[in-house]
Amino acid sequence: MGQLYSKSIRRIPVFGVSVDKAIAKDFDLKINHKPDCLDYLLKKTRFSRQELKYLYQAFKQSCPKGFVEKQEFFQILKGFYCIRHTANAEPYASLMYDSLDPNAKGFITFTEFACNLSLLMRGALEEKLEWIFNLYDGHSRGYLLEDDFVHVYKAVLSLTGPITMKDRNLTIIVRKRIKKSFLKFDANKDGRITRNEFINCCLNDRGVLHALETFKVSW
Ligand SMILES: [Ca+2]
Repeated sequence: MGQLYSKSIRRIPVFGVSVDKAIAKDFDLKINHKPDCLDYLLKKTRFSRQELKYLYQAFKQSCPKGFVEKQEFFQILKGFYCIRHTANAEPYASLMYDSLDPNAKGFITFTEFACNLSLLMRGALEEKLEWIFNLYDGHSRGYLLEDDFVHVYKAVLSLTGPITMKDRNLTIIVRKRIKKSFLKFDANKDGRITRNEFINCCLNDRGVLHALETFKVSW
């Protein structure tokens, strides 16, 4: 089913027509692999009609098929993050991709992209924190273990420069670094961080709130 779906998407005719016409055409078509109609996206996101059109234009230029597969997503984020060519964006891109495609269907649609971006840019603080929790909770367990923190920390570290992800010493160093943070989040000290523990701790952490504000501005 997924394969058929993907094949049908590949037939979207985009080239050879103006962007405006492509947008209007794509939004107007009532086929399930086309983007949802603008009115639907206006209800689902906090973007204006004009913003959605610009966003779709940018999305379609990067992803002319109308959806993003994992490897393409890696390439896009690689271009975005790899200021140093020694950095490795793939672990972080993988985290981001999995949070955008939680059912692992193999691609991200424009609607999913727009809804997530809308939430991160204009969502309530608790909504953003929920999103971040889900990013950490790659196994969808509903709670976080120390390993989840280590995994995310190493992925972020890999964006900043050359590290050897298989290096056992690195894992030991990372574990030492995140130990204090993990204990701070784990209010009842049972070795697990629940969604509520995570959100409550973030809401009382100036550093986290500042980082979220920076993220909002940077987008
Ligand atoms: Ca706990």
